Order: sequence, then C-alpha cells, then structure tokens
Amino acid sequence: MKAWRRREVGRRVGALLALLGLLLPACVSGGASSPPVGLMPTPLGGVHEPPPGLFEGPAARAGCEDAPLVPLADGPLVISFGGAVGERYRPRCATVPLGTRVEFAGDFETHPMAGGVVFEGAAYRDPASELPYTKAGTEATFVPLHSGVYAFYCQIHWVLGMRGAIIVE
Ligand SMILES: [Cu+2]
Repeated sequence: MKAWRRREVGRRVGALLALLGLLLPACVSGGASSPPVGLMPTPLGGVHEPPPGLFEGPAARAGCEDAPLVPLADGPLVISFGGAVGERYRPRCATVPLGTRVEFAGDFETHPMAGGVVFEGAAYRDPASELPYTKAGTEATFVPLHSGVYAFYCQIHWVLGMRGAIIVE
C-alpha cells in the first residue's frame, strides 16, 4: 500500500519534472548567455537576479535614512551582533564621518555577513560592496573610503531582519 503510493507519487513528480524540463529551456533561452554577477540563492531555492539599480536605490538604505550621526571622539564605531545582542546588529543604523573606522564584533561563523541589500523577500549580495564578506572569526574592521550608504546583512538571519546600513558622510 505504502510502496504503491510512493511509486505513484514518484511517477507524478517525474511527470512534473518532465514538464518543467520542457518549460525551463524556453524561459532561459531568451535571457543572457552567461549568469550575471550578484545572483543570490533564495530561501526556496533557485536564484534571483537583482532588479536594475537595486544597490543604488532606496532599498539599499535598509530603512536607515534618518540614522543619527554617531558622535565618536576618536574611537571606532563598533557594531555588535549575535550572542547577547541576538539576531540583529547593534546599532542597526549609523551615520559616521568619512574615514571612521567601523568594527563588526560577533561570531561570523553563526552570522556570516555580506555587503548587499534585502529586497522583497530576497537578499542580494552587492558585488561592488566595499564591506568585507566575512564568514569566520569574531571581528572585522572596515574603513569606508567613499561617502555613501553601505548596506549589509547576515546571510542566515536576514529573513528575521538581521541587516543594517552605515551611512558615511
Ligand atoms: Cu545571523
């Protein structure tokens, strides 16, 4: 009984895959011949190509438009995450003067960090981001060389809102 059902299900899945096999080449053949940079895996499988202008658009600000200027005497801006802080960055948003040293402190193995943007249910790593892609160790330092917005997210917990941005003036 169970074996029969499994076979039946298997046959249906096989038919579905065969159908997809017929449809997919038709979809792909109209696109670019080589995969574009910035493709990111999505939680449900497959990949998303970033929408045009995503990394320069409003989504790249990660909701940090009105981040207060962090008054720093001469120390670095420390952004903590994981552990007691939880699945988020603290501070999540910060505005700093150009040349400020930024230190990320937390467990990067549990919270691998990428420079990029979360947009409409997908995370897109920005291939041009100057933020260091970090997936090991407990500290990463970064000195922004240009004014602008530096958005980042945790590759595992971005779905839970673990993302942020540094605005450099
Ligand atoms: Cu995380």
